[in-house]
Amino acid sequence: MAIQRTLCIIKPDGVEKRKQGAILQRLLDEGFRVLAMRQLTIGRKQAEGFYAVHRERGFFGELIEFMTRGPSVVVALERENAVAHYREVIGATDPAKAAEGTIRKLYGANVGENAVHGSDSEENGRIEIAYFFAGHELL
Ligand code: FUP
Repeated sequence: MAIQRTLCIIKPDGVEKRKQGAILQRLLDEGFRVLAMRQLTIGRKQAEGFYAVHRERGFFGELIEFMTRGPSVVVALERENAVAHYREVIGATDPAKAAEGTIRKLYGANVGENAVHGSDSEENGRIEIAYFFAGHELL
């Protein structure tokens, strides 16, 4: 297995619930290394660009409203097999369908407000990290 990078976003609902610390601790306990981390309120254009693949979906407007409503924490992570392992730790997109003990099961409310984002492939992990961090900011 190779070392990979993946992007975590602790979304506005996770920050509102004050679960940043719990989520980060879980990721550290799972063996992820934090390469870079920042809190920011994602702007409308920035959110639309990040989720461009979902532009035509019915939930797009709601998704953008949600992602821009308050601070998020973006975290560039590294670990062996990071993409698949991270997705296992966060659970299914819909918290109701996520396995017990996963981050989305523990802290997500519904498919829209699901506490964290995760990259879905190694390539997207790299693209998404570059969306929020300059190369020199990565450990
Ligand atoms: P994931 O890769 O698990 O983050 O899920 P997707 O890329 O399929 O979806 C990205 C985000 O779109 C979700 F986190 C929340 C939102 N979404 C909805 O609001 N409704 C849906 O039916 C699917 C996704």
